[in-house]
Amino acid sequence: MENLEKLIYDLYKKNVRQCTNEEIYNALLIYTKNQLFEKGYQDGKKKIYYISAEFLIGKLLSNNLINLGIYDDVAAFLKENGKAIADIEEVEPEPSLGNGGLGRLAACFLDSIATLGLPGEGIGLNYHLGLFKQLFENRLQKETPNPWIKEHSWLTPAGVSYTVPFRGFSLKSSLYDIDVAGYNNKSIHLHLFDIDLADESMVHDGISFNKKDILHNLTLFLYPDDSDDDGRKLRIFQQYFMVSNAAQFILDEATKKGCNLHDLADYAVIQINDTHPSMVIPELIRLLTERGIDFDEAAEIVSKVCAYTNHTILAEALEKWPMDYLLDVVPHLVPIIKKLDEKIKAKYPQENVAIIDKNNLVHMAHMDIHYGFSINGVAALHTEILKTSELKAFYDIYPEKFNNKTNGITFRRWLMHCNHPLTDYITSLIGDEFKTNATALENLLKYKDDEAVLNKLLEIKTEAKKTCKEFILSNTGVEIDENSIYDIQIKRLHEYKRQQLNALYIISKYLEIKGGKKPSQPVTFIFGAKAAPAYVIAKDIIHLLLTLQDLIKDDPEVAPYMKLVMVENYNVSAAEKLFPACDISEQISLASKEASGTGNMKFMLNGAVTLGTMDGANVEISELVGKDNIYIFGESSEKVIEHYEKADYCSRDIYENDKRIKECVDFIVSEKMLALGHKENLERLHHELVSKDWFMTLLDFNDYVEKKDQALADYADRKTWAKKMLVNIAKAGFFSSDRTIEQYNNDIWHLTPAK
Ligand code: AZC
Repeated sequence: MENLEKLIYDLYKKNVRQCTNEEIYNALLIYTKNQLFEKGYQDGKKKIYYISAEFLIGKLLSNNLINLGIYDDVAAFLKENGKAIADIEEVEPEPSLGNGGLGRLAACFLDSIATLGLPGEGIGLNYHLGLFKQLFENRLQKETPNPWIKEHSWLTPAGVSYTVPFRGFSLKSSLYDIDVAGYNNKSIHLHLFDIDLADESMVHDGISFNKKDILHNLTLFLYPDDSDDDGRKLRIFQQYFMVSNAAQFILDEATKKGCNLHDLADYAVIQINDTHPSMVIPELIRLLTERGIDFDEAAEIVSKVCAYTNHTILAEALEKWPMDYLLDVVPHLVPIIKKLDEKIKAKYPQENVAIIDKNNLVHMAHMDIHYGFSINGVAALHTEILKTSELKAFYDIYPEKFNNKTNGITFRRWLMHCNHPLTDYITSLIGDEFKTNATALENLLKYKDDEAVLNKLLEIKTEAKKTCKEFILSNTGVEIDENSIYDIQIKRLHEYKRQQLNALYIISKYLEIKGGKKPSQPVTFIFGAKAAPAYVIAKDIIHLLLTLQDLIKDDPEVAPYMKLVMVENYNVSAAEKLFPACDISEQISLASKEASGTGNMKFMLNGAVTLGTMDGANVEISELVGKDNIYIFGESSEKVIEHYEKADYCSRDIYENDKRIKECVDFIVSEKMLALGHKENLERLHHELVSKDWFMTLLDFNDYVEKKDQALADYADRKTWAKKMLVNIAKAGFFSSDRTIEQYNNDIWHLTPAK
């Protein structure tokens, strides 16, 4: 650590003890960037380019130190000098480059690509204000800008620039790089393209800004409000800017290595992460034809380079752009897309596989499937549903293109970084192997009846709950009890994820306690979620939770037995505090709707027990841990899909015929709630549940209550519970993103890893 000491002295002419945390952070940033640079980058003839609108990378300092293998040394050095690494970490702003699972998955994948020694790069946009920052005001979500780029940051200007043509004007880009360290291995780059004139000062009143001023707004926000035409067009501007830069960059790199463009597939494979980057297909074709390749061959080359990952079956999330928008923004792509569509229509005349439909909407996913060589879902059940229902028409044409890649998480961040005590304890029991071979966690199983081990796991959990309690106090001002059961639901707010089901359960417990039935063990229900700014019902659900939070807190009859806290501005840093502390992991989406989930894996790895539906990767979790170590409830995905097909689900029937359900739903608009909350929001939500309930909350309510009551009761038998924890940790190895990336590489990318 002499170098670090010297660097700090050179920068500030002070010794470490005299420096502020900010100064130490800045010095460590420079130091770490230098170390990453010196260690070098993965390279090879063929590269994977992972293009994504989101990279939810989280804070980077500690992870980089871990992956460089110097975390312990740096922490010890700071400690010797009277500083705590945890305090230094606090200084780092969290990059705000993602929204949910898809973005966090992309970040985990970069870590694993680098760790496995694969030549690869991430490509995205450098959003200055990122996804909005969530504030709670008046028990409502308020959106504000989330600036994260400071004078010193992980971004390094790469000196690369391209020109991106739009209708009537063009925009110059500048590239910034973030190094992503492999664990005990070289780094790869995350390439983030930006415009030079981004103007943060144009944002006013929360997150409003002139959506037409593309020259200045293009890289301000991730997912700008798309509830009007200008907002939707801005998204097309962003997407095209991202993929045009990516395509130019990829062709440049390949040509420099000797590619003659005809053999592009020997140099590049592109993973299209959801449909946001889909325009890379026509853009690459455009660039190849500009360089003298004829159209049919260009289309063929691109089809050998591009692979598509689907992350959702929610129809509204599969992008379909009106042709008029494309004409307004990227008219030069339109003839290409039309030609691609004609080729398909000539071969497959059926309307449901067309790229351009009869309403002149361009189906981005359809283009990906026809002109990509691989389509993957992100969990076994999800891929099955794609094949047998959502994308069946395509599966019938191209069965060989479809494959499953069950999601994974990087254990460097989601165990080694966020849970040092558990990591150290596991290491003391079974050694280091699990850090590079995650399935070695199964060696823990031999301790499943060892009382000392089980007690130690409980002790580590209680410590994590104390740390989390501190975090919650500072984030929400609410003091929770580390001896209560922590029941946690943290994920984007969406009706299909059914935070409202959890809320109805809490209401039912509230009513029971008011009726004199006291639970034997206090419970803390913890939520964290952002709602898309234009998603009205999701924001109403946040309002319901915040109103319930206060109602319960201020009721002395109820408060000793339960608490509800909603973490403000849930993000990666908050997640790192919450996952280690959880007892019960809420994974309660309507079966068939959650493509995979990855939070479920993070909870499991940190010793929480899942309460969930047979949806997404929950199915695989339940197969791995066995029925004694998970709580499953709810209608099956087959039945749910049948309900949708027959359109025979009627929430009002359930509401009217089930006394308890009616009582809980009506509580939303009870006098007590209306005295605290807003009539408009609560009534709208009540109406939604009774008259629509698209995601069948009421259908699963009774089974949910039964299984959740069971889980809470089982918690009291501490030894049996600890055994469940141990089995969950031991079986989590399958969900390492190293496994996922190995499968992507073996089945799709075919890259040669560095030795
Ligand atoms: C998510 C899916 O909802 C989740 O089930 C999956 O685990 C994750 O992708 C990674 O595959 N989708 C998103 O986050 N989508 C968007 C647009 O945010």
